[in-house]
Amino acid sequence: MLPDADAAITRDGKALILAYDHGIEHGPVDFEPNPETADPERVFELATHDAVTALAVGKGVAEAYYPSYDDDVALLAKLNGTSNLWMGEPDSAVNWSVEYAAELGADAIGFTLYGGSNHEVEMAEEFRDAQEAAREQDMGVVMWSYPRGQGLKNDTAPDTIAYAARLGLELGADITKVKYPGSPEAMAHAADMAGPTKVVMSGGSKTDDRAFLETVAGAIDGGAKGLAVGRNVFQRENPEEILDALEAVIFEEASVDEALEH
Ligand code: FBP
Repeated sequence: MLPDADAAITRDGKALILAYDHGIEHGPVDFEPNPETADPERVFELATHDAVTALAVGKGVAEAYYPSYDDDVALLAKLNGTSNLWMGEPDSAVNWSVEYAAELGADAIGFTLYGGSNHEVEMAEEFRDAQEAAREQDMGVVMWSYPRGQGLKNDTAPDTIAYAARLGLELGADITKVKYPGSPEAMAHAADMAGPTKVVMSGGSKTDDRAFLETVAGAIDGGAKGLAVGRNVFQRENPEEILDALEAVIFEEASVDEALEH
């Protein structure tokens, strides 16, 4: 990692990345709980909320919508992604180049690595190319570090998440996004293993407000530097409300009770 390479997508050294690559990764089913979020315009609007430090989207969505938002939203170009229709060993197609992302005005790149997959070697080599190209463009690098594949029994076990966090440091990410390993202590271990690379928690499937905020607060207590979240924001009826609460917990050190009173 390079000090400050992520400055354009962080605030006070912390990140709240709004992830919106679900149209690729999961398909339209993820928009059903809040159908207006099938329209990227709605989510770009949401990303103008003060709490959001970057919006992660794929190429086509960036091409179509980012030109109207480049003053108000930091763009995290999610370079690779594969649909849920793919049934093979975990892998992810690289859908756009770093150079093209820079032309569209991206501030950082995002890249999924499935450590443990039979495709890990090729994915790591693709990450190398993207990471070095990002350095040439002065763009930050965010790794979605998701160990998975036929050899892996539990992809959120504390040791596995610590390994995922370490891969981000070893391969040159500035921020590494990992699944929640189940406790603040396990998150602390992962954050320790990542050294200066910032670890952020991945949102996961939608839970109720208090449970979600308590998990986020626990992750922050454990040393996570924020959150990269999709469904737990955009699947809610009032996504702005949960962004207010997340802003309080992540950036203002509010307790969950205080955040819920906002
Ligand atoms: P969520 O907060 O909705 O879990 O989104 C985080 C994310 O990493 C997205 O960027 C991505 O689309 C999705 O999760 C992938 O989830 P998975 O591969 O675990 O199904």
